[in-house]
Amino acid sequence: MAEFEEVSRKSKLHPKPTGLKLQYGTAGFRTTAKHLDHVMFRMGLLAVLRSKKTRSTIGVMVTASHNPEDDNGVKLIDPMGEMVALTWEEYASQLANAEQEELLHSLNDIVKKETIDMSQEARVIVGRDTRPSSESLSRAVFDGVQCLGSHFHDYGLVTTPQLHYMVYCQNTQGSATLEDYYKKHSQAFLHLTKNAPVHANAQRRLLVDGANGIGALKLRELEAFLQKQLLVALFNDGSTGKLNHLCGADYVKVQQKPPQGIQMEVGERCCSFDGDADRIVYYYTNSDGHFHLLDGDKIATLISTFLKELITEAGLDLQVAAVQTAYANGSSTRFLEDTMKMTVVCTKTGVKHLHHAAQKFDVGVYFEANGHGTVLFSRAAEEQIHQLAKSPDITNEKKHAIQLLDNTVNLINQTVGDALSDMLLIEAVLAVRGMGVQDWDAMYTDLPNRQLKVKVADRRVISTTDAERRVVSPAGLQEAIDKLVAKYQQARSFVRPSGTEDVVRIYAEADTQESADALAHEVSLAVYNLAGGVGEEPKPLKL
Ligand code: 16G
Ligand code: ZN
Repeated sequence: MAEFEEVSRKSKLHPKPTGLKLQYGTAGFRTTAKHLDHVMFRMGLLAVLRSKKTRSTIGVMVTASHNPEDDNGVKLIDPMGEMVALTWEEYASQLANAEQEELLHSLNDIVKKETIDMSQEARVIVGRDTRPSSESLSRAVFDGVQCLGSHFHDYGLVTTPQLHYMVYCQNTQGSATLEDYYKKHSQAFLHLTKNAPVHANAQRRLLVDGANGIGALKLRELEAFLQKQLLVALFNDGSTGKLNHLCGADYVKVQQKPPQGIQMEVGERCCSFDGDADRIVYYYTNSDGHFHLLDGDKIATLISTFLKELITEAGLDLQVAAVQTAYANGSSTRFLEDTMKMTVVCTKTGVKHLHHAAQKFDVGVYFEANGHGTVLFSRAAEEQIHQLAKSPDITNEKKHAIQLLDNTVNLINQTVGDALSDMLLIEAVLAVRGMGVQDWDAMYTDLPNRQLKVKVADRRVISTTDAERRVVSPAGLQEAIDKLVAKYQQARSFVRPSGTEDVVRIYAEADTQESADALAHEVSLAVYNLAGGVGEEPKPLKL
C-alpha cells in the first residue's frame, strides 16, 4: 500500500532490537525506557488504525506508572476513555514484536483482519508523564501517527486519568481541555463541601506525597481552582527527589510505611499518588507511633457507604455494588456484605476486569487494594439522579441528599481510577460527614495480612479459577493450601502467577500478624515444592 511507503522509510529511524519480545500486558507495554523507541513508533501506527476502525479519537499515554524512573511504558485508550479492547492488545504485541522486515506485513495483516478503510480520517491524542525519557518517546509516537498521514494532538504532561478523560470528552463532546477537567471536578467538590459542617475531627489540611511525579504538577494546577476549600501540603513534588523512589502509593502500600520526605504529625491525614496518578492510598500514624494504611478497600468502603446512604435518603431505587479482587481484605468484604448489605463481586486482578464487572450495576464501586479505582454509574442511574436533582417538589431532606449525589457523580472520573478526583471525593465525603481519618479507619479493622513472592521455573504451571481464589494446577497445590489455611483462625490464602513480574504471588491473612506471616510462609513453601521453585527455599519471616 502507498500509505506504507512512508512507514517503511520512517521505521528505520526507530529500529527494533533484533529478537526483543515484549508483551502488551495488563498495563500496556512496560520495560526499561531504552528498549521502547520502536514500540512507541509502532503504537503511533496502531493508534491510527484503531482510530480509523472506531472512527473516533484514540489516546496514547506514555508512562510506566509506579515503576522506577528508568523504565517507561505505553498504553492505548479506547473511544470512551476505557482500556483498549482485548483483540487490539494482541495486535499491539504482534506489531511490537515484528522484526524490522516484517513490520509492513504485520500492519497489513491488522488492516485486513479488521477491514480498515485506510481513507478514513484518524485522530490521536498523546500524553506523557514526567520521566526523563517520556518526551523523546512521545515524539516517536508522533512519528508513527504522522507517517500514516494522520493528525495528533499533544497534551504534553498529563496524568494517565486526565488523558483517559480527554479521550472521552473528545468523542462525546467534540472537545477536551485540561481546564474543563479542573473546572468540572473542582466545581463539584466546591458544591459538595460548601455547606459541610466544620467538625472538630475534620482537620482541613491534607498532606500529599506526589511520588515526585506528574500528580504533583497537576495537583498544583488543580489547587488554583479549589478556592482554598482544601488546604494541601505537597511533599515529593519532583523538585529534588527521584520519581517513585522511596515514595508513592505503591511504596507505601507494599512497605506499609510512610514515604520518605513527608513530615507528618500524629493523626494527620496523608495520601500518596503513584507515578502517573491513577492510584491513591491514605494513611496516618496514631499516638503510639503505629502506622495506619487506608488502602483501596477502605476507600471503596467509605465511598460505597456514602453513596448507598444518599441513594436511600433520596428515595431512589438503585443497586450499589462493590467490585473487589481476591486481595481485598476479608474484613472489608464482610463489612460490605454483612453490615452494609451490599452486593460484592470478586474479579481477577487488573483494572479492566473490575471495570467491566462494575458496568453491570446501577452504581458499581470498584477498587483494587492497591488504590486504583473509581465508581461507574449506569446511564439510566445517572439520568434518574440528574432528573430528581432538578425536581421542584421533593422534601428538603431528599433534596439535600439528591444534590449531594448529583455533585458526587460530577466529581468522579468514570473512565478510570484517578488519584486527583478520588482524593477530592474522599475529602468531600469526610467533610460532609464530619469524619476524621480515624473515624474512617474505624469503620472496620483490617485482618493482618502478608504478601510474598516465589520464583518458579515457569509460572504458567499455575492456573487458577474462581477469580484467582483457587488453584487448578499443579495437582495437589490447592489441597495443600486448604490444609494450611485450616490451621489458623479467620485465615485465607491464595496464590497466582503475576501478570507483571516473573514470580508467583502469595497472599495470606489471619487473625494475627504472626499467623498471617506463618501461613504466607508455609504456602510459599508449598508453591516452591509443588510448582517448581527455583533458587533458595523460602525462609520464615522475621518479625
Ligand atoms: C497492573 C494492573 C493493576 C494490577 C497489577 C497486578 C492495570 C492498569 N494495572 O499494574 O490493576 O493490580 O498489574 O500486578 O490494569 P501483578 O499481576 O504483578 O500482581
Ligand atoms: Zn499508575
